[in-house]
Amino acid sequence: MERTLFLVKPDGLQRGLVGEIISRLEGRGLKLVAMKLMRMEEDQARRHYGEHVDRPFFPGLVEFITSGPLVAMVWEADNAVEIVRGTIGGTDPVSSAPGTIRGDLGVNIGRNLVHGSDSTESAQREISLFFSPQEILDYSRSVDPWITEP
Ligand code: D4T
Repeated sequence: MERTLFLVKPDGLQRGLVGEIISRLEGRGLKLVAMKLMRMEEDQARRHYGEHVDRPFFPGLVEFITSGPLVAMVWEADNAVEIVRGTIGGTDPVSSAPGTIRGDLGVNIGRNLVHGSDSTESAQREISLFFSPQEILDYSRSVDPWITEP
């Protein structure tokens, strides 16, 4: 089963949108297998966003993501990475499709509310930056056959 890292960034938490955002993923039927309220350290932020180190927005991005508490989660489903990216919407809320988290709740690329891993390889790397294997729970739900054809 595929897993993906998902963050409600500090802007989502400050704006009181954590519950609404989680509801959207729960409603689709994905399974929540890990979650914590935490504050990212600068070193962790620099590693998480390492691919952007040379971009002009990098210092502001690190400052923003470490500026307050965020909620980190791991969600599980077949094709979890693609499903979560689709539910999030495009990077810039200005052009994110209505119906997506960013398209419904955001207006600015530097305050785009959430993060979802962009590939299964990124997901593995990112999950290990946020969670130990013991923090990721393995359980079944009686509703599963009503969400995914067995
Ligand atoms: P994240 O990684 O936060 O889920 O965003 P995306 O995967 O959708 O987009 P990304 O990696 O290209 O960008 C990472 C992060 O940087 C911010 N950003 C990005 C920014 O502030 N200005 C910019 O011009 C870009 C391209 C937003 C998301």
